[in-house]
Amino acid sequence: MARKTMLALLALLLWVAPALAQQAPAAPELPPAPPLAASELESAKRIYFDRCAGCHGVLRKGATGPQLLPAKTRALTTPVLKAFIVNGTGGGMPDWGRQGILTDAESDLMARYIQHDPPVPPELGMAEMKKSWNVIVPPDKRPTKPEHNRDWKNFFAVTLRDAGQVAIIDGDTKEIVNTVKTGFAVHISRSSFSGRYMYTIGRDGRATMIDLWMKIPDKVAEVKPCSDARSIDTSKYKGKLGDFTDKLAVIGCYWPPQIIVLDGATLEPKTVISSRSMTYDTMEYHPEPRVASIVASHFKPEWVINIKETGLIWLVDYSDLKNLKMTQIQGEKFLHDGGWDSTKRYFMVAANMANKVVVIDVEKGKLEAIFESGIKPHPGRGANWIDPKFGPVNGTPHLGEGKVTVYGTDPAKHKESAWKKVRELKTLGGGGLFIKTHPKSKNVWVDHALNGDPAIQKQVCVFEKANMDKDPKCWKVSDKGRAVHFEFNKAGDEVWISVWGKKDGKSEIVVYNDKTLQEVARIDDPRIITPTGKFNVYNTVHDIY
Ligand code: DHE
Repeated sequence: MARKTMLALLALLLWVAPALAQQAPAAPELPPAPPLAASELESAKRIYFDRCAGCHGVLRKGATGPQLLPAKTRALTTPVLKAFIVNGTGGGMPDWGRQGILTDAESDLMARYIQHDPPVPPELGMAEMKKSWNVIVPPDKRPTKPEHNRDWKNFFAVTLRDAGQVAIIDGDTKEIVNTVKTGFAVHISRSSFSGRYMYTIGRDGRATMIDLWMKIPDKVAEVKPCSDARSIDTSKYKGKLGDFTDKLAVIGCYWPPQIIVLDGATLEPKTVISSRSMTYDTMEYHPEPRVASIVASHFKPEWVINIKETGLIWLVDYSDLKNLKMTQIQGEKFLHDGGWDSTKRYFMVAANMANKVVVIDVEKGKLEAIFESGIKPHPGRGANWIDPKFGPVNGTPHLGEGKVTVYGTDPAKHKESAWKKVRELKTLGGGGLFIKTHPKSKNVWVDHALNGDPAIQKQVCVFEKANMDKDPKCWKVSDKGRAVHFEFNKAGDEVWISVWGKKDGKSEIVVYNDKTLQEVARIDDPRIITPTGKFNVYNTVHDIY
């Protein structure tokens, strides 16, 4: 064999070897995706959007829930996936089948659907947004002063989740002043800085603006700039840099991943900012960084905008939209919900899958701290109070374990406890969603709304601020459903709790005296369908929690 042949063999080897190396080890062959009839696709897409996308992401890359891409789901097989869907998981996935929310056939459909490639929903640009924009009552046709004698600053906007409505309830008389048709399953409502307007955002991305001065408060404008959304807020700065009272609103979308700045009086979309970028840690491009919580600073014309998948916190200066300035802070993945400390200098947000809380100093515009909290912290907007030993503190319940973590929030006067766990309060179990207090209250209220045990879901617990070592008082709020979310009235002496029943069953709102813990009222009107979040005008304007 001549030298020529040797060279030819060597060349062949050099050419083939890398290809062989790339192939090894051979990936196990995946089973094909199970059958899915064309007629089943639309309902699978709708169920996925309603029940699954929030945690697993539209592109199924995972966030609060794990990724559900076909390489993984096909290996798990239909019966195993179906069992997860029916029974839930210890990690916090709801038991959709056992709760009766999905039928056996629907659970089977979803188990098959998630083994197929995720469909990518369409983008939404300014032209499409404008098509959905509707000013029902133009600003010059609106009242110049309240047309009723009610104390509108003590109104509550209550999400009637499965009715696609928000109820406006008079906090003094507990009367339902109106139920307003909104987007589907409104996630949150936020007040304009004057308090006159209430802005709501539907899970379907429809924003609705309600004028509380109208004889019968009703919607005056709406727009749908996203197909999936969770957050909305307003401009709350009035000072040397201008008066932005009721001037702007901002919406954070889950899909398309973007932020929309709108005119505060009409909801006309003004600017769209994509949230797509690199992740803060590995600097990899993420195609679906969803916009989670948004809060408005009282000290600067600025919004704090939390981008879930990239782990970045954006401080967006809204004073000059043409020359938009933004500070981008590297935080932690996956950012979710959060709120201010009592001074409103610090914003604290849960990076729930990292079991951490991220603290931003908005005065300095930088990261203040990141600390471990517990398994899946879920503060809502959190709760601020003065601890007799540790000074100003904030607390968060957890989805993954039955405790409230209490941590210091005052680095100036209580440095030793700032951004450190100072107490752990034992609750009845995991699935804690919300916590609330009020500066005038002696108590801290917590729920267990997502606990797997129906007996625990219905209970709330109250801890005494002055005596945190004492066991809390816990009780069942109602037989009709889960006890979820708290809101104080304007005076800070009553606490409202939603009882979230089934869509076609009974729900109610129960109101307690915060001092005596005695029931004051039960709003069990048939119009109260699946109530969840409640937002008192005065407390929402001033971020009191
Ligand atoms: Fe929420 C707040 C996202 C499930 C009721 N929820 C928030 C915020 C986000 C969020 C990003 C913060 C908004 C802000 O402050 O700007 N929520 C999500 C999800 O992605 C998740 C896990 C799954 C989903 O598909 O939506 C989810 N949330 C729920 C529920 O199941 C609840 C109980 C009922 C519902 O509407 O589906 C629910 N979320 C709420 C409420 C708030 C909230 C009531 C506001 C609390 C507050 O006091 O500010």
